Amino acid sequence: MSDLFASAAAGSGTALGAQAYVLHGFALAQAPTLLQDIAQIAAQAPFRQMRTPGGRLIRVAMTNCGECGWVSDRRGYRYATIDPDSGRPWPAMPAAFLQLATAAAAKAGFPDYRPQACLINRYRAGVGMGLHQDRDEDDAVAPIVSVSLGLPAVFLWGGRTRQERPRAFPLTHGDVVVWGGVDRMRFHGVRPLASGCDPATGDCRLNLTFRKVR
Ligand code: MD6
Ligand code: FE
Repeated sequence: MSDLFASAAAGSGTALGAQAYVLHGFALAQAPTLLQDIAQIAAQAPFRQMRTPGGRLIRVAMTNCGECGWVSDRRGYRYATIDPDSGRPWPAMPAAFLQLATAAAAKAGFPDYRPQACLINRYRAGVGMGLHQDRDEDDAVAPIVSVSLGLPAVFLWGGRTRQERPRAFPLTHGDVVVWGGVDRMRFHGVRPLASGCDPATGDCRLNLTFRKVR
């Protein structure tokens, strides 16, 4: 691992690629605040299961905060400023979210990160996310910042084609993954979660993914 993360005080990191890192425990101190903020967001914009353009139910439950949110329905995947369930704008991005995302991006070599959207995913036992690229954003260079809370998961980190076999990395409560630049379009996914009980989240894993959309 690079010396960037050599200092114990700064936390440790694992390089996934030239511009992709796991920042171990980077969000640990802020986690209680993030969880309180998630509960407030979910009170205004409840977690829901969306449908793929093909009509299948997405198993991960989702909501959003920020200027716009990721939505999926018969018309396709896109970013929308209005929550289709409520007809109101998505809840604002809490200060703690923005501060954490910009700090993680800066630590991984992406200064001046200004995410407009934060997708909040809830995974329960048996639920994962297949290998995919995040490609609904206009900006194909700015990083994705992904924060893991609650039950552990196995992150699958693949190549620039679906064919390349992914490597597996464990993610635990407070870990942050940042990928951008040359690694922005890498395939990635999450193995189906093992069941468990986390002191902070109970029976689920919560994941925040921050995106610069336009
Ligand atoms: C993760 N999440 O949960 C990684 N991508 O660790 C994603 O890759 C992701 O949660 C697109 C939409 C939602 C996600
Ligand atoms: Fe993704």
